[in-house]
Amino acid sequence: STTPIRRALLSVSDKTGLVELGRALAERGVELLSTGGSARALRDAGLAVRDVAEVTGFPEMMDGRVKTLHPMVHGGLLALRDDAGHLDAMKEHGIGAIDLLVVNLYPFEETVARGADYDTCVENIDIGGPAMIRAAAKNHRFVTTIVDVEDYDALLAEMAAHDGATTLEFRQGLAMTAYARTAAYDAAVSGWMAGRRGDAAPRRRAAAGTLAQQLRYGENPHQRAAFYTDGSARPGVATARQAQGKDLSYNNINDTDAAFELACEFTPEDGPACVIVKHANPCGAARADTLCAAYRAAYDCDRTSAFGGIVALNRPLDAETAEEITGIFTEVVIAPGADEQALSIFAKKKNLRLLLTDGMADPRAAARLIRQVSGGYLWQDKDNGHVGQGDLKVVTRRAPSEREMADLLFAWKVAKHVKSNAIVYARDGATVGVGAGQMSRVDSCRIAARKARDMAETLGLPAPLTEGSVVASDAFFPFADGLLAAAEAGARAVIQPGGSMRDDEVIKAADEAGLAMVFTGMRHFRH
Ligand code: 93A
Repeated sequence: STTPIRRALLSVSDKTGLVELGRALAERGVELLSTGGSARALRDAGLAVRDVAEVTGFPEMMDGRVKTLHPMVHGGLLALRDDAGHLDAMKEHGIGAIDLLVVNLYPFEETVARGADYDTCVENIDIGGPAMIRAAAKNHRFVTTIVDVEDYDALLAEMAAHDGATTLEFRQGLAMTAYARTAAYDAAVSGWMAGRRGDAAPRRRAAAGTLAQQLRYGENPHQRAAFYTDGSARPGVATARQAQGKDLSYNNINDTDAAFELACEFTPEDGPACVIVKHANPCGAARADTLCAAYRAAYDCDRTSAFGGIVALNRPLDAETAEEITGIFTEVVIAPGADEQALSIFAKKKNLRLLLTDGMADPRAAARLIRQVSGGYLWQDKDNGHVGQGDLKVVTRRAPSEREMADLLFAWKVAKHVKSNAIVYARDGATVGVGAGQMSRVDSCRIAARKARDMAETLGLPAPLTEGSVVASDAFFPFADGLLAAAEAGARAVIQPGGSMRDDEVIKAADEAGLAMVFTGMRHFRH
């Protein structure tokens, strides 16, 4: 059933579009009620507006903490218009019905994001706003609730279509949005406190997000899907702007995230770096003197898999690299920026998506990860672990050479971003074989070596690039077999966490094969 809107309460922190909305409502003869700043903005625009303080008979007090928390407001929102008792109560207390509530909350999330001090964050926890939103949404049989500026146009269109009224279906949809907003808001407050206190596992934990993009489908075409953002300002797939190409798919977003997060491991000191990801695993990563050389080296790790892959760069896309990338079919390129020439080269490839992040993310910054399982979710800190050369323990008779050491640290960074069991062979700052996602470590060693042999054939090389390479293993070798398989493939140095019951056996095998091996003391499982 449609319900006419005669009286509206507008109380917004973000005043975007407020005056236009107020004017459109006033033109329809809607009476406007409003709080301090919102009322001022409306009045300044020449609109007739009644202060909530006048309606409640109480001034806004305690620095605005108490302005709308009053029966004159909540009665007007909650009263059932078809209940004799409710109507009597309204009459007895002089409560006027409020048919439309327009609220957007104190910017708590933004206040936290800009690094405000504790008290400022607390002061930005909106109480009256969520109370009104929840009341109005509960009474959606009669009341229309707007919590997003983006919904103003839809409201006006709805009213235009129904002679100044809204339909129940419309109000119900807005109520659903309203409760998601208050849930997300409280989740942000609780999450902020958990972060401040360092509480790893509070008794209750809330997570919520805001729709960023409706996706055509999920991992497969028969699955519905959407992309939600959590308000983090971290450069990455969620905050990037898309310079060209069609919308990202579910798998694109997941893979682009994997690619960019690995690219972020390569800091300016590492020089230009490129990562190519396929199915959330790197199929090539390299750093070199130029971005283009890094791309070529990453591509040469596994040209077959790179087809239709996702490319991430750690510095702005230049013309030379853009030209090279357009040589093969690529789904997405993500980079901190792009120069004019590169943009015009990409513009010719209409389907190629380009995401610009305006910066790289700090791989050591703390963050939290959630993974869903049936009946709940797993929560953990993001793996922001890092090892430098000083953290490594040489366990073999031979220590790695300087060149091997550089490659070991490179391979270790990549292995952190490969699904376990992860084995990464690297040489001269580039991966030359990646073994991912196997249930046994020795299989990952062998698969990576076989792929390197295949590439040698493709490239017409006399020997696979694993010959004289180094190898990284994301977790310890439980037995010597994996290490021996790597030695057989031509690896000369090994980086791994250590800590196996059979470390002695593995070290002995390394010594016998003349390998240098270092322990990181840190594991990088990724499942
Ligand atoms: O401090 S509050 O929690 N107490 C209230 O009673 C209250 N009523 C509305 N914050 C309250 N609001 C919020 O004020 C609204 O959610 C909105 O974000 C803001 C609008 O204030 P103004 O119109 O003065 O700019």
